[in-house]
Amino acid sequence: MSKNQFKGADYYNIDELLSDEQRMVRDAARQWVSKEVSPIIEEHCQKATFPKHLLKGLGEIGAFGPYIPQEYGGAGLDHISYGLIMQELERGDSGIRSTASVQSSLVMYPIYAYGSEEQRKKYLPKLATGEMMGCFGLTEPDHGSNPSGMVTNIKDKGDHYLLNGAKMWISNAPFADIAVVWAKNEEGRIKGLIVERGMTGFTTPETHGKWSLRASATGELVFDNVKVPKENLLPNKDGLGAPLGCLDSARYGIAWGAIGAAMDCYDSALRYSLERKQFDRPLASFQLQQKKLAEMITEITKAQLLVWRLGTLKNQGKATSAQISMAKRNNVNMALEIAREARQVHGAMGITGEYPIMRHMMNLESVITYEGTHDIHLLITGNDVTGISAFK
Ligand code: TGC
Ligand code: FAD
Repeated sequence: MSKNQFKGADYYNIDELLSDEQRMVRDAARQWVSKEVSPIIEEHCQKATFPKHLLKGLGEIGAFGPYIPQEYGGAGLDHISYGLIMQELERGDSGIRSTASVQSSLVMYPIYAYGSEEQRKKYLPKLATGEMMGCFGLTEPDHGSNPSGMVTNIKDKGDHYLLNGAKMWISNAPFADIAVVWAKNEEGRIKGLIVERGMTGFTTPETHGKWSLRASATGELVFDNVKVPKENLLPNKDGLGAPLGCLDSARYGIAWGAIGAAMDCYDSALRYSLERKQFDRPLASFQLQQKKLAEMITEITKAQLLVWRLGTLKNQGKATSAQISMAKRNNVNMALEIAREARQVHGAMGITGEYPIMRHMMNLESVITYEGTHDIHLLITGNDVTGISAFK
């Protein structure tokens, strides 16, 4: 089976809800993924290597900072366009979408939203082209779902801050040029800093042995008395709301991205079930297989409508954090369940790299954990509807 036969799913004519620009952006990203990602991604995943040569192309299709204004090198697009790019990238591989999510929403966004004008001008244009890459350090070995407990800290030393601590599970860390790092000051207030590769005492050991997101580079950030110049502090927002604000944007992109992985699994399962014969009939003729396919397209359609509405609210500045949590949780879970069902439709072939299913399924096991776990997002919804936090 050719890896480039992908056809997007659009059962409810959602294309009609998109503007010409949004469709154009989506189609350009789709073509780029078919040409550049699909032919090479399986091998990178098998070898657990990150396809670094794709960074330039990601910059060219506007995947780095799609909604950052053009004056800072971004593409100046709306949030539905951003979502559609994430959808197409994740159709290729969650790891490629991860790289773009982190660069856009966890590195460029905080520099744009919380940074000084000098910081915006210094970093954003290079980040937009992929000439400079970034990562985002929030999670620590002992503080994952509860980042407010972080122990990474800065001490004011007059002309610089002294940074100590460690971050874990950081996407892009092994090759990033800069890291947006969240640390507590002497008063226990969370601050954001831009830490640059090459600063003495800053290292980024790679995390090996992952069975998920194998084509994405993950690592630690270790800070041993790192002297960070004062001008590298993000001046315009602090407290836990600052990193969580970035997560809103990244989680929104993931809600779209997961649809890409689900569409790829559905597309492959539909094609395979029509081609593969058992008992002298195509698999697609059996009611049990039709049930799987019918439920897949139903869930994909519901997820598409959810993010389209969420994107519309986001464009109007009205999307709430809790609404974003609901979409991230629902859509990632939807994609993971579709990957599992699609794997069964492919029989034994489903466990091989001939088809994208197992790779998506394994990737989605990370996606359902990072950017807030499945359970944490449920508790965010629970908090929103009851007014009672289950965390405190
Ligand atoms: P809580 O008391 O609820 O809130 C503290 C302050 O933050 C504000 N806030 C938000 N602000 C913006 N956006 C949001 N989504 C926000 N949620 C809360 C809140 O208003 C408050 O502000 P203020 O001014 O009153 O202080 O905080 P809590 O300690 O009870 O924690 C709540 C909880 C558990 C929901 C939060 O900690 C959480 O979301 N935990 C999950 C952690 C997480 O998602 N980590 C992700 C790390 S990055 C990552 O995974 C990248 S993977 C990237 C990739 O490869 O694609
Ligand atoms: P824990 O917080 O220890 O949770 C373990 C389990 O307990 C989960 O099922 C969770 O839902 C449950 N749990 C926790 N608290 C509660 C509660 N109050 N009630 C009920 N259940 C609860 N982080 C970054 O900062 N930057 C990155 O770039 C980044 N990239 C990542 C890339 C990958 C491949 C992965 C796997 C993770 C990445 N992360 C990153 C970290 C990710 O955000 C965390 O793994 C995630 O937030 C969960 O934290 P944890 O793994 O420590 O799990």
